[in-house]
Amino acid sequence: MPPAETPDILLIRQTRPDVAGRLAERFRLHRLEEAPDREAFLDAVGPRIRGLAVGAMCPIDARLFDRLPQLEIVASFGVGYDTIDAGEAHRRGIVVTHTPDVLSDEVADLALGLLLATLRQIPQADRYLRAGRWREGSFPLTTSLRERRVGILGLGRIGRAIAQRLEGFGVRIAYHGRTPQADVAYTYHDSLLGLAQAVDTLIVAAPGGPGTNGIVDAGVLAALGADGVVINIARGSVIDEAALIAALQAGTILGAGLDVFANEPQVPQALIDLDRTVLLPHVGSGSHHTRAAMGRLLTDNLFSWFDGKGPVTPVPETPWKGQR
Ligand code: 8YV
Repeated sequence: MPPAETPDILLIRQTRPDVAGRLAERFRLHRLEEAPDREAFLDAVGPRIRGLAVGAMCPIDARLFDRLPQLEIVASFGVGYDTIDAGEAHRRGIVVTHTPDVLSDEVADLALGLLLATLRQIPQADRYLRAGRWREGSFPLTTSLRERRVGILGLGRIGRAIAQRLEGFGVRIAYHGRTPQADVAYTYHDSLLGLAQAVDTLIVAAPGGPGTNGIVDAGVLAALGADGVVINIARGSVIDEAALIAALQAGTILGAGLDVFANEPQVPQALIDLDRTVLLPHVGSGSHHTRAAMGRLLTDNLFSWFDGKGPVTPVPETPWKGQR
């Protein structure tokens, strides 16, 4: 039995055994998903909970905070925290942490893989061979990364890692974000539409949330032109999915490579039916190496907090500024 002063931690959609195992060494763990009656469970343990360990894309809001009056910290698994009401957490003095940096290279690698797969139709060519169609004739020629102008929406940690990789491919790189960045040589556009007009390939690396909801809209897609290709490794919400489907169906853009969707794990049948899409089940950070690093960083945040050393990787909105 842990001593009485052992902090109580609630796990929500956080099922990695290494995370739970490490937390169990130090904390008293409660697993929301294992409770037969979650409301009764929250009534019983909620008043004691001081920390949350949550899976990615898990809704954490005022309603839950109301049930957890002793809550000090929400440690989230993933860099994106658009499903956590960080502003409300701030108002209540609750620290929110995420897992940046440790996944940037993995997600950027996948973005480049998805870009090449979409342009050169790698999955389609694989399906062609497996269906025995090579014997009937060569696979059709594809579009190319050669001579493309690539725009990155969101030059944060992951956007930068994508840009660095693209430099090796010898393509022109431009970007749009809230502010121009002094330490990069890529061309800045102060509007997304301006970026889309200047490029034919758009890689979405901007965070989700109200500020970016549906900003890749019909006008932006049309501006990419008939050779336009969209890659999204960020959040499905950033793209107006209905407008994307309409543009692909009408041929006003050429293709899309998507690792994320508006309503995961639901993927619109229209996207599946299109041959010019490459669709992945949100696997950007999904390697053993990177998910283990994310798990360690999540647990480091909780250990550090309850050791009185503050959070390791707080989100920008969090009340932590060196001291509470
Ligand atoms: C998820 C992600 O963490 O980091 C993010 O924001 O979306 C992913 O890395 C991953 O899908 C775990 O569920």
